[in-house]
Amino acid sequence: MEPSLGRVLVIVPTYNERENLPMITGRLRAAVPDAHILIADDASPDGTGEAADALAAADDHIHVLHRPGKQGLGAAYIAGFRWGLAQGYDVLVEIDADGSHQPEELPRLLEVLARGADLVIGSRWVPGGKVVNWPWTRELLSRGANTYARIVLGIPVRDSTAGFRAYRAATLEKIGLDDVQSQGYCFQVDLTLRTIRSGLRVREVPITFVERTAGASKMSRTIVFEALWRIAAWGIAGLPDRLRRRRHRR
Ligand SMILES: Nc1nc2c(ncn2[C@@H]2O[C@H](COP(=O)(O)OP(=O)(O)O)[C@@H](O)[C@H]2O)c(=O)[nH]1
Ligand SMILES: [Mg+2]
Repeated sequence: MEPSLGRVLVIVPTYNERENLPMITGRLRAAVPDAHILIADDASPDGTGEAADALAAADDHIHVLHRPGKQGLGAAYIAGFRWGLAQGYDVLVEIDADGSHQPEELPRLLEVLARGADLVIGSRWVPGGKVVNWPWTRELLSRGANTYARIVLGIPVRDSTAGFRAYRAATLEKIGLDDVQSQGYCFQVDLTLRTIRSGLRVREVPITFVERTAGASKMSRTIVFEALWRIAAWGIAGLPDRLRRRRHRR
């Protein structure tokens, strides 16, 4: 039997996801019935926050964190993690609201976490991983960003920008969240790097990523540029350490 993971909190960041919200919460409740859900909404103008309140009122496993305005994915997750750690959850899961990450695949991520990983990433770019309905331009961007991060940072992870993942609470406590500044999807790279540099175990599990059919993507040029320069800065900051380790190996 798998060792028990304890209490699981699934954090769903939302910005204008009203159409997707009942779908994602319904599928999560069916796929992981014991887990609790925290919707972290940035005052979406489309009424996602009110829809979330209605879902929470009808189900004691659903909670809502209302934030004052759009502050980026990274800030929403940090706030969600803090909420979950304060409430004593043992595992904190990240998942998009748009259905790109399939809740039905979450038990597989949790199994690998239970077997002894500190962070499990649902990966598009390991053997067995797939993306459905992406234009070749978006695939090129994701593959390019991941190759760039892997080489510049010297990390073995194939999909460090992935946003479907499960952390042990102890992992988040160890890596520290106070000085995280990344906002867009380089937030995911940031936390991956912190986990590896803290000496913790990262595992990738293949997933099938399905592009959204409702609502709009928040991906922007600003998010891509933020990733480019922050990853370059982390790479340079980590260089003395990498060179020192290489010299030791010789
Ligand atoms: N709370 C919050 N959620 C966000 C923000 N930006 C994106 N999201 C959510 O993050 C998830 C991924 O964003 P999405 O637009 O699908 O990005 P893509 O999959 O890279 O195209 C979705 O659930 C979004 O609603 C933000 O600034 N604040
Ligand atoms: Mg998406």
